[in-house]
Amino acid sequence: MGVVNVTPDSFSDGGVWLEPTAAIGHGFDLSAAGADLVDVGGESTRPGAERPSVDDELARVLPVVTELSSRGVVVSVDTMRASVARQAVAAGASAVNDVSGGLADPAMLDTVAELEVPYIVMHWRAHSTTMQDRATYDDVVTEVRQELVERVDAALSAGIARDRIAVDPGLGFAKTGEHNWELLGRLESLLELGFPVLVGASRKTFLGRLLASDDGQQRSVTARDDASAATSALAAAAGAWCVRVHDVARSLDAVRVASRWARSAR
Ligand code: PMM
Repeated sequence: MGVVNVTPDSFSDGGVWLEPTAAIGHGFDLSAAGADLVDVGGESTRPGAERPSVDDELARVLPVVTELSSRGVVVSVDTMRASVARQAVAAGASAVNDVSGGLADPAMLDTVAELEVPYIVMHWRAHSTTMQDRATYDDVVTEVRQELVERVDAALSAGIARDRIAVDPGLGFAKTGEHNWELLGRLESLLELGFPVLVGASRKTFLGRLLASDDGQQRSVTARDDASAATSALAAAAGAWCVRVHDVARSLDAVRVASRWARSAR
């Protein structure tokens, strides 16, 4: 999954793809680089981010979804709002990626059930302004898994088909770097739930910290792509269905190696 953030303030690429033409061009580039899915989002979820209005989110996302999907790119819409999901699907989006797993908008689950599209349920506890206050766990893996099960059950009860659901640990969302590493290291605990698992590690702060220089300077956001690709390979080797990344070409090579390696290991 390649990422197109049509936002002024995403931590990894804020403002770069805000103009529709730039965002559309980037979406085609990600598709040409081998992304099976291009994820288009109009709301930044970086820690502390303020929410855009519904109208702003729609104005950012719809032209990009329309143009990419009309020209054969398979698009997911990254939104927590049912109204945005509905209009994006009408504009051609094939799936809804909801970082709140249905918690942010009480209408989301019923809407997705009605739209009959795949739904990515991410682990989430609170909006970006307060989420890092909620990064407290006794056992992050057990609690994330349990909270995801609750969201999946709610999605199933709303009528979303079981085979349209994927789950995601939500790295960095109400989680510290240590929490992210624990979730990655014990990914099998989420795989056991029986749903495809998506991992979104690309360019996130915990990678910047891991790669910090001796004087403690975090690695800059755009210099985290090799580490992101390594994470993609390891996530794929561990059984992930999808990796959500900014640099598709690097991650595709990495995932290909993981996949070929796994074939011989069998
Ligand atoms: N991360 C971000 C945004 N959307 N969606 C899913 N399913 N999983 C994620 O981990 C995720 C997401 C934030 O990262 P960005 O600002 O680089 O897009």
